[in-house]
Amino acid sequence: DISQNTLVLLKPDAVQRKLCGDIIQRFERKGLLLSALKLLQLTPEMAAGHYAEHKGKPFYPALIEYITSGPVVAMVLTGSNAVKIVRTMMGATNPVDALPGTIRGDYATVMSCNIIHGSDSADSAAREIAIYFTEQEIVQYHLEDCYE
Ligand code: YYY
Ligand code: MG
Repeated sequence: DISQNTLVLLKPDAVQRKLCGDIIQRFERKGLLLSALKLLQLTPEMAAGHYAEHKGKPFYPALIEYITSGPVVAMVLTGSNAVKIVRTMMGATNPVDALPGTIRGDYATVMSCNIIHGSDSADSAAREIAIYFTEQEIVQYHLEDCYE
């Protein structure tokens, strides 16, 4: 299959709880490639752009408050079916429904602090990646033969 990029955010509670290394390791072990990585604190404008599809919903104000409350780790992960693989590894949006073994299933209990964001389609990924990274910051590379 053709290689895809997807945007992952480790939300403020993942940073506060020191889970970033663990979560990044899951994606590395799965076989996805890191193509970009940074820590930053979202401005309200960035948060509104990221969550534009949810504007006007009851949970929106709390969502913006939460996602801007502290630093997040943003990354681009690359691989064939990367969008779907990340969504599967994240687990259901509501951690109550997220199966054990998924990231939300293992680390979260409430929807308002559900640890991680992953793009839900290739189109969303392209839109979201542009919020966080310039083209120069996304490094496309291939593995040396001995590491494939
Ligand atoms: O893509 P995903 O994060 O799994 O869920 P979305 O439906 O896009 O919602 C984004 C974000 O909003 C979700 O991760 C938690 C929060 N949220 C909420 O607090 N309450 C809801 N009823 C729905 C979503
Ligand atoms: Mg979503």
